[in-house]
Amino acid sequence: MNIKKLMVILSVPLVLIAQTACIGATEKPKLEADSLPLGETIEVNLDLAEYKFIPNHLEFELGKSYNLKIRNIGKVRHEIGAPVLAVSVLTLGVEVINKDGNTIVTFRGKPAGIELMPGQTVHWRFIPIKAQPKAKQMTCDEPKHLQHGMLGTFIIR
Ligand SMILES: [Cu+2]
Repeated sequence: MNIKKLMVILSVPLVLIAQTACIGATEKPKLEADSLPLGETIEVNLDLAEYKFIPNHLEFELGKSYNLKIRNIGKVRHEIGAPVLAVSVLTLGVEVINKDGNTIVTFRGKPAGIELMPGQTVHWRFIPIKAQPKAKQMTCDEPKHLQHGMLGTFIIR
């Protein structure tokens, strides 16, 4: 075996070792909300229709990870307005999903109100960080919907 071939054979594992060491050295802990070690996500369904929230009461627990799947199953535009919920949770993301099931937009921040056209779905992923042991309201703020009884409650314990 000539010396050039030997060098090539020896250098391959060295390159691999060097790359592995590099990856290990540059890996930093991620601190973004998306990468928090959350454990299992609990899916909660909330449907909006004329003129009600289904179910009309939701319960969450502090520190658990939730995906609140909100669907407008009605024939007109509806809204979930829950400003107290918005400030009592750490929102990881709000995804708007089209009729084909594809995410069309994701945003971060506190969604005090979310409007949905008929057939639309929103996934609101959050972790409750503030207890709300007394029932707080969530309402539909479309004109006259609240007067028609479109009102629900939630607690965080
Ligand atoms: Cu409504």
